[in-house]
Amino acid sequence: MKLTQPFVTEVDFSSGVLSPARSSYQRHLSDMPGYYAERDVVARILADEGDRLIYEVQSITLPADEGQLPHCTTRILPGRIGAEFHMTKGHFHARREQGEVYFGLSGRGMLLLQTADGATSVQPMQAGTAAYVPPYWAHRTVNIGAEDFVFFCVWTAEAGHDYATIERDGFRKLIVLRGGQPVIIDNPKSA
Ligand code: S6P
Ligand code: ZN
Repeated sequence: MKLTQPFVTEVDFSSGVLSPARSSYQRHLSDMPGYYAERDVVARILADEGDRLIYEVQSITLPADEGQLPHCTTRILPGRIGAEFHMTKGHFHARREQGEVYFGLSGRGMLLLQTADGATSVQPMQAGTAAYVPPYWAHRTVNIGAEDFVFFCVWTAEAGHDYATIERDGFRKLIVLRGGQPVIIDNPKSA
């Protein structure tokens, strides 16, 4: 067994920036055009405005050994693609029985969850919210506010990620702006 040494990381709650700097990646609109319901709006934004940063993740990478607890921040920028709020891709864990914990650091968001059987749940998140992603639930986060929505995540190294299922099927619910408010609607493509 190779022993991992204890360490700390400073987290900036408003930006999600980690110190010392850790690995990070960004997701732009061009990385996820098929995830949004209004494909014509995606194409128009990409043509007229150019690519748009949707979210970024700063993560503490650990050995992929059982028992390790990778953790990260996610910052979703405010904005919409048509009526639909900026969001993460969303995924199941490859090992479906592995859960996760999110903790809200700043801004306002929604955690959208769904099982393989099609059960759905939407949980509000803001600074100070500890949100539990139980085993077997796919999860996506959505920024419903005017500021960055930033949260902290802790999951298990053995969980792995399955993006393909959500990329193919989407979520059964969408979070959109209607009458000036974020509302949860049925995804017409899942009907
Ligand atoms: C990992 C955890 C988060 C997400 C991140 C980005 O299990 O759920 O760190 O990776 O919020 O979302 P996504 O769906 O693009 O991985
Ligand atoms: Zn996850």
